[in-house]
Amino acid sequence: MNRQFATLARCSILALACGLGAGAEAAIPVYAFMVKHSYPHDSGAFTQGLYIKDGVLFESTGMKGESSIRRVQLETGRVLQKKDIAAEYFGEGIAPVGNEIVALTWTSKLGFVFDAKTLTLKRKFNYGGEGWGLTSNGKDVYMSDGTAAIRVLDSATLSEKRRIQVSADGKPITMLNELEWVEGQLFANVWGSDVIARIDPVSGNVVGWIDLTGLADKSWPARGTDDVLNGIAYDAVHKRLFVTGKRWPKLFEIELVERTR
Ligand SMILES: [Ca+2]
Repeated sequence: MNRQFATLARCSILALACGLGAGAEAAIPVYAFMVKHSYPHDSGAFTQGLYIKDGVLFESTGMKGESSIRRVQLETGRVLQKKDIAAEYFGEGIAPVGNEIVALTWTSKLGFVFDAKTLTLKRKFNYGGEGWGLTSNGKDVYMSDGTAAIRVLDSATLSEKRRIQVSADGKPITMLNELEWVEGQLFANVWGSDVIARIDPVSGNVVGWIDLTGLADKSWPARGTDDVLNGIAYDAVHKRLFVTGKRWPKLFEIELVERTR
């Protein structure tokens, strides 16, 4: 995707989030953020997947030759354990399923299942189309593929059960990327924007927009156009929400604040 298209995508999503888009009269709530804590994050990590389990952060990275699965210490950003993905694959999202980690690749139509403790590869699986984001709720696995559809996969077989068509005010929302299950909703980064969509997993309706404009600090070293917001992790035990981006030097715990119009 080129920079011009990414800019257009960003503007159109923010217009929707700001209630400026045609048909936005339904007034989907917009949430701003407050930073509660910031933590170091590996600025070499092209973040593709992020989740937290038992207080430990798990992260996947992309780019051919740089893809990996990592166990990360939240407070320091230190990589405690790392499993490299073969250089021919471009790593994408990850999700926990029991004692395993399910991982996607972008265009290889191939997924991996790792042991969550040892990070050893246990098996592979196939799917059609592209692999983007992944999350799980302990029952099902949810997968994005760059379109407005989120696939629902069976946790045991990782075969597709159905699809959720995501829309806001009747308009399909494409480019859904990194996912997170948060208190019964699906949170999805919209690729190339500073926006996270809050999605009702039953209807597919966007029921909230989170506008993270300004979270990436302009004082950071110059970043590439691909170094966008991507990475949502929710600690359900302590109700903490974390976000980061590709090659961002920081990972943030944020609190959402509904914006009044
Ligand atoms: Ca996630």
